[in-house]
Amino acid sequence: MNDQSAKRLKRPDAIVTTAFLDLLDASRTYPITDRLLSGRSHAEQVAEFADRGVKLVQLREKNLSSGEFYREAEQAMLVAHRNGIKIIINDRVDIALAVNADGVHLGQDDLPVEAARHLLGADVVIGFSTHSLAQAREAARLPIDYLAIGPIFPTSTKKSSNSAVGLAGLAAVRQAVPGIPLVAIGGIDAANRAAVIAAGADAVAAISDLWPR
Ligand code: TZP
Ligand code: MG
Repeated sequence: MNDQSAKRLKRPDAIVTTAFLDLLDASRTYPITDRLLSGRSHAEQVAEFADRGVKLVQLREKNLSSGEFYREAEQAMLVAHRNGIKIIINDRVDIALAVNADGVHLGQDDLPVEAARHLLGADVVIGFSTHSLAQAREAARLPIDYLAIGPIFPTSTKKSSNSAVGLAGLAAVRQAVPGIPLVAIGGIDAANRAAVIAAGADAVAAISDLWPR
């Protein structure tokens, strides 16, 4: 790596702020789309969330081709703009750039956060998934706008080997990374939501609980 690229990849200062929380509605709900669970296109889901007063939506797509997801994301962006909603794209920095989304949400195996920050610039929201206290501590050093921790409770929505962090685990993460907006995810519903907030989450991300079962 030459000096120039080393400089460009260096963590920009003052990226981490609590500004992310201002993008959320008062209920601090962060809905994530799922075409299969909802039976709706991404754009239709954004329209539905707009009716519920949501201000920020993540588009999550694990099945469509790049071209199909790009076209769906374009449509969702139109609905979002009409309704004053910000859009975060899960996994796909290329699609976020192509549709001029407001941010990306990256996982442990996605494009590294520093590389995404380099491509997207300082003003775009970057969220990052963690599944343990150790990963959360590591993530606190990255140029991210929020940190997600989960699954808090067992969930069948995402198949993974990560075990549930639990409320005590969430509280430990909150204590370890006090300066970063913390989004809890995984198995959260109306019944356990208050406990999740009480354990230290700033916001609650959900998929299945958004739709009737
Ligand atoms: N990451 C950790 S758990 C999860 C993701 C995407 C799934 C959350 O879905 P649900 O239905 O709200 O448990
Ligand atoms: Mg991912």
